[in-house]
Amino acid sequence: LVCGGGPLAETVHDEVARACARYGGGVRHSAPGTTGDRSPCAGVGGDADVPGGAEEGPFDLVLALTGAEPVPDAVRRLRTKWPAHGGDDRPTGEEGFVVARHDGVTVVLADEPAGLLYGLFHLVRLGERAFGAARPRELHRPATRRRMLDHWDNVAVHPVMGQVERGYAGGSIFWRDGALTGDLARVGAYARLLAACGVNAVTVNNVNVHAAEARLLTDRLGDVAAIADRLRPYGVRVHLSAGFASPVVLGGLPTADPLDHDVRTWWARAAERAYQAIPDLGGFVVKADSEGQPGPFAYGRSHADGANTLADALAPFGGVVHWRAFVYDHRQDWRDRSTDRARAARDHFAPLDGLFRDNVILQVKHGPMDFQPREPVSPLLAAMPRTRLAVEVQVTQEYTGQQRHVCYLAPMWSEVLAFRPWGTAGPAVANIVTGATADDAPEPPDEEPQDGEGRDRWAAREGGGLVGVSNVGDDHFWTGHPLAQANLYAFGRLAWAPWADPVAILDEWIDLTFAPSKTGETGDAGDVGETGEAARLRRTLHAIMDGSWRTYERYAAPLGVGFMVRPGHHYGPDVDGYEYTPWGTYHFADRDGVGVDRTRATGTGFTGQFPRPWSQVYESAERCPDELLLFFHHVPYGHVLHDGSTVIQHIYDTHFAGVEQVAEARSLWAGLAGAGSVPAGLHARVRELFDEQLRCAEEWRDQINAYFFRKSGVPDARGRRIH
Ligand code: BDP
Repeated sequence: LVCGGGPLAETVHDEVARACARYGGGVRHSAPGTTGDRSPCAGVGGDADVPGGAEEGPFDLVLALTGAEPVPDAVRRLRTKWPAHGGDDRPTGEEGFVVARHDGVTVVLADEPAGLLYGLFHLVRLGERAFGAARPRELHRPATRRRMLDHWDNVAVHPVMGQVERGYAGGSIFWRDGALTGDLARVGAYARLLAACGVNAVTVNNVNVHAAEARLLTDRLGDVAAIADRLRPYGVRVHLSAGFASPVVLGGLPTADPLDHDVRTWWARAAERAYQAIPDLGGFVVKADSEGQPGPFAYGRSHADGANTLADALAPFGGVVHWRAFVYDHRQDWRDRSTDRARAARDHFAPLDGLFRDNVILQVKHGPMDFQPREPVSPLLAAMPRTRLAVEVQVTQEYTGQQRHVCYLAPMWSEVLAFRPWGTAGPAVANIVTGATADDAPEPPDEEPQDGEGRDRWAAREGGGLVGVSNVGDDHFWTGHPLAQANLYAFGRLAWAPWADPVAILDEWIDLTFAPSKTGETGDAGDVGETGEAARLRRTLHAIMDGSWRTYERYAAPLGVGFMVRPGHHYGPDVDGYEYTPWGTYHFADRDGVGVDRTRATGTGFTGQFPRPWSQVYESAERCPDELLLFFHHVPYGHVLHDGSTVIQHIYDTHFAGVEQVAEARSLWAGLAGAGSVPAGLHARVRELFDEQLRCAEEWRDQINAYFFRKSGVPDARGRRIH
């Protein structure tokens, strides 16, 4: 191990030592600039180079830093002997690594310690396969620089939202009853978990900044620094949600006008103090002019003015502002059918393209509404070619079963990332947020429409990455539902490699979580054979999880219309719960039909926010994909879908099918009772949750079906009982 100095290097060292100790091996540590003599290591040889040359040593694995100056002899020898890194001297970058297996030795090389750490976790993922047959050299680099989870954690318990807003995994792992948690060791374990998933940034407080959270920016910076100290050894940087009105609330100024001189000075000082306490602070996250949060509109300023003031304050320290595009009127008149919440983000932000500083990242929810189980991709992502954009997804399952339902979300996120706003001719969302050209993108499907209006305005530039709202809490299983851990893992993996296959990611997660392949034998080809039980576990988990998002979609609100959830907490069905409220979330069902007319011809004109070809595809009720039909169109119940079914019959069929699929998944899980690699406590937790999921899915089915039967009067063609 040649890992250099600094906290990350020490982490690599400790991780390797820990792994070696577990398998009865030892570590020889050669660390230029540090002492090599560290107690957890067996056979440490001081800071001498690997004696005798690593290639001759009895080593199974060599991890070496290539960026160290002077280049250690061992690395030089590795480079000439093995084509692992030699032959292609592309830098691995800050976080990338090269892995290869040659002459019976597995080699990981990285330019920086963070890369070695990620390389080590990659080996853990590979398991025994990392030590089987020769492996060609592979270069792994993250597609995005920032892979961030936002914690909507309140410092003080909020009277309505509790400790964690939309949290379904117990309390906050950072805060408890207004104070820093007493369990910082858990924060350290979290950092390790995040690094293993590929996440490298965390926002530690809610985007809705209440009084106690606001003070994190000033007199409570010490708390933030204590968290940062625990996250830093795993390469995870802290970001802070900052309230736009902080100059007033905390600074006592009469205004928060972003162009006011004193306000700008206040932010500059605040940033300076923050960086004194946390020199590697990532920056600020801001929710402004949204759902009651203050913002620049109060001063007649634009969101570019607001974001740039904070960006200027952070720039001297290399910090960034994540400015959220989730800006809409939450007090609209439901009688006014011309207002459309879906339009809001693009209407507000597209005119500001090109006006944001380079260290502003505009953070855009993946859909135009609000994390519904099915939405089109936000057209804002195609409207700001001169702005750094990040896509925000919701790992916490606010609208997808609140971690009481199994809902593996990676297939949804993959669809978003693979969506090509300009049709086949253009880049995908993954390209927009990573800033990379489409060279590693898979071929688009043939049937996708060609066109590309305005796509020549898009040029690869640094993207803003992927941001997820965290699903982690202080729950024993971290995520409430143990299977929801797969969403945390998949988020990190997709942020690192947006084109990764969700099924393959799930496979990795199954291996890492239940280690079924560890029970098998290593075959000649380096493939790990599986015992019957391991194969059954893998099969069963795929059967339960691969399609679980679509199952959820079947029994929830139909055909992309969204909401129909209970107001406030958003769990379970309430068809008309939001219908006559000011939130802008309507389905417009009447006796003749259902859906929101967002066409240009007769509706709100939202379809026109997309470039061609999608503006035309969505405008047409015939061409619009079925799963989004009611998002874009108000249609009669007898409207015929692409599969020949009518809208009303589709509603009945999918709601019966969704419940059956939950029942099937539940019994598959029951069949895993007593399986060696599924701990009894975990099995019991999931079993109980399946009971609840089934109950809730039946409730959805019965309410949705009864509602539409009563509205339409159309009986089920299959004669099933509708309540
Ligand atoms: C909504 C949540 C709300 C969040 C808001 C946001 O219901 O709790 O504050 O998103 O993203 O989905 O700001």
